[in-house]
Amino acid sequence: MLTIYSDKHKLRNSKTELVGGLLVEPFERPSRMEHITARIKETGLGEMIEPRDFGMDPILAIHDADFVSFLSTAWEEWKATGAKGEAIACTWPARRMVQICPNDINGKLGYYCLATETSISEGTWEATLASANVALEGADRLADEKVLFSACRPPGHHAAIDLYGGYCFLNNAGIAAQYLLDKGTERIAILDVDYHHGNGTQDIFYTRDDVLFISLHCDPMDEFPNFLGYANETGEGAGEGYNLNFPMKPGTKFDEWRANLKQALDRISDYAPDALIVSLGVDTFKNDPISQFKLESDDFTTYGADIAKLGLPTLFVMEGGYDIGEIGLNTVNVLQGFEAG
Ligand code: OKP
Ligand code: ZN
Repeated sequence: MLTIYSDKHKLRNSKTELVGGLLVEPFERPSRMEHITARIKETGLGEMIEPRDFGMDPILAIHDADFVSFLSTAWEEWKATGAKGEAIACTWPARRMVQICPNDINGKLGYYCLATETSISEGTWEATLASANVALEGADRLADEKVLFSACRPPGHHAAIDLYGGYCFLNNAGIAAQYLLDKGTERIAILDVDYHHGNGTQDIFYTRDDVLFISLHCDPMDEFPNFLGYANETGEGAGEGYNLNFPMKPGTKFDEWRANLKQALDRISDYAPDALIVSLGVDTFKNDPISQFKLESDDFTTYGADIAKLGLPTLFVMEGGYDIGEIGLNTVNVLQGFEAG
């Protein structure tokens, strides 16, 4: 299996994440990707290639232009204030306040941010652009390959049209899906197996029937992102019936998770898409430091094979997974399971 990878992910190297009232080293750190690429080499999964630069058009096909412009200058604007730390949002257009984007960088951060744990740091934008290109290169090559792995970092599934947060800035899977549609593909399914609900991807495609979005995740009643991802969110207008959420309780083990995956795969089969994009987060692992599901390393191989049974051209797009020691094993297990399945 071909992997698309960019060294530029290392430029996303924030020093601060707000956790438990403290600023700590972020869980979403460069060594995550280093362990994934090391495992790819160790197992001989296949070649790793750099993405081309696809320019801004495919990004602007998904994201709001003012939001993209904000992301591209936020760090410079923040630094110009003389702030000593990284850029963290701390004020929001909450209920009954005015939904406008102010000039003040603090106001801009709050306007575009959905979760305050995510700091904007030097190099964040460069890494974010590279990550989108990693997804796009994978999408572009899906015409020639049955399966590809876009080793995206930073991740994307929490980023919406004009929102960043949850470690995400641009929605890599969404950008890849739209690129394929714009190239003539008629229907895409996005299956999000990350532990957290893919609120950004859901929101982007919520009113559309050309992208079926299905997410398996921890119940937002108990887990981030808390404010989207409930079972009654089934799509709207033309998109009614094309959004499907499988929230599961903290502590969920593989048997139950796999039963939900089977339902998701059945729905994808019925939809008969031209291609499948998998938002691949391995934070469902039992030892993940921020998650509460109980999958074992072998379970990742098993479900990779389950997904392969669909027989669809498949692009895996990396999302979360924070047990640094096992992230390479668990990620490559899914990909090897798919190849064997
Ligand atoms: C990104 B991805 C909960 C804090 C949650 C953010 C988690 C972002 C996950 N106490 N912090 O979906 O893996
Ligand atoms: Zn996650």
